[in-house]
Amino acid sequence: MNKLQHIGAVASQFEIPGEFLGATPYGNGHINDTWCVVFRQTGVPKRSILQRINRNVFTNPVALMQNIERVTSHLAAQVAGAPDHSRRVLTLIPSRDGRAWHSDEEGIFWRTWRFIENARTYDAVESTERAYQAGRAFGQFQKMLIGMPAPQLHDTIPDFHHTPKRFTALEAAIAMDAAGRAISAKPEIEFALARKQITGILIGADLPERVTHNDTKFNNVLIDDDTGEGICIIDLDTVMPGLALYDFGDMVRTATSPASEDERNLSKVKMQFPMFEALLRGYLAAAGGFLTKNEKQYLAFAGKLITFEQGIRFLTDYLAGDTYYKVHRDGHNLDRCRSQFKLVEAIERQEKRMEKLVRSIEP
Ligand code: ADP
Ligand code: GN1
Ligand code: MG
Repeated sequence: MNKLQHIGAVASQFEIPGEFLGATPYGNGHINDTWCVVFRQTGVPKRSILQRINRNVFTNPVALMQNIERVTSHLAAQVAGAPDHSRRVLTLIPSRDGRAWHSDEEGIFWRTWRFIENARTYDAVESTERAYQAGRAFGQFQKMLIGMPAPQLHDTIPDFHHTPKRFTALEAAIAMDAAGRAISAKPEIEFALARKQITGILIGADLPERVTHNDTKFNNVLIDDDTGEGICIIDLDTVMPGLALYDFGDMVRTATSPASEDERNLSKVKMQFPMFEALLRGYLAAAGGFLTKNEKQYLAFAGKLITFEQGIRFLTDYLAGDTYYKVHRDGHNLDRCRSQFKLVEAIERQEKRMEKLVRSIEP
């Protein structure tokens, strides 16, 4: 069986009617693998999304899928009655044995989603309108999950955004120098070590735990092709208890710079203030009503912290020999780290102004 036939065989384990026509790799995530699979249904080609879950990263895929089932059912109930409601929330396609996933003979977990047509994701932000839409969509997502009934979601990756623990992991990777690369990352290591004191600020700020997305990259919002609305939040693997500010911080990281995450020309990496303003206004339009005063005062800081955290995560993986994130070239994780740290510097320069803007929007 070749690769394509294998994907077809896996897709056929799900309740997708019709005949398998083909599959293409889709998206550019760093952890899972995604395909767009096409089946002929009543004479018409119909797309679905098929994903293979990375078992090294997600060690308890059943808990992960239970979280996703609960979250998507809750969101579906929230958007019921809204125009175009079926495009506003992800819908799992069940497997032929009635589960939300299919596990194959090798213990690999697969799942499929109904394809949301007439919308797409973007890797980089190109307009303030899109930044606004992303901010609003993630804010709305958090808001809809406030009333989610108990029990708490599973903590599928404990301490995912615990920045001090991420920092300790970096220190360990420096000490170990498993791939002999520390010498080639001296400036980045110094940059990181010089900022240790910021790592504990959010953890120590007594902020409320909420249900959060935890991977609010700009390319995890589907933008409607016709209306430009941020119509659906995707990539729900890390939805679990967290701080609202982790989500806002990751939006700042991914939706204020025109450059991609692995940009090597660092002069292109910038924190564009108008993008920050649009993102903030969009986010507060949806989340302003439930955020506490304490949360609001850390919004700008969260952008810096989560960008720093992501930089140290890439640096840690570079030093460990690229064991976590997919890499597509030599030094890829170091390139990613450098662009994150460049953005941290850009935020540092504008942090006061960003904070002032946040205060000016407060009611
Ligand atoms: P990753 O974790 O690898 O980023 P995502 O869940 O974000 O995986 O999916 C990868 C890409 O697939 C997305 O950027 C988006 O373009 C597309 N995608 C995912 N789910 C859907 C869906 N239900 N409908 C249409 N496109 C989707
Ligand atoms: C990973 O695979 P992807 O792109 O959805 C990572 C996120 C990082 C992101 C950086 C489970 O997400 O935490 O922010 O890469 N996901 C996990 O681009 O570690
Ligand atoms: Mg994604």
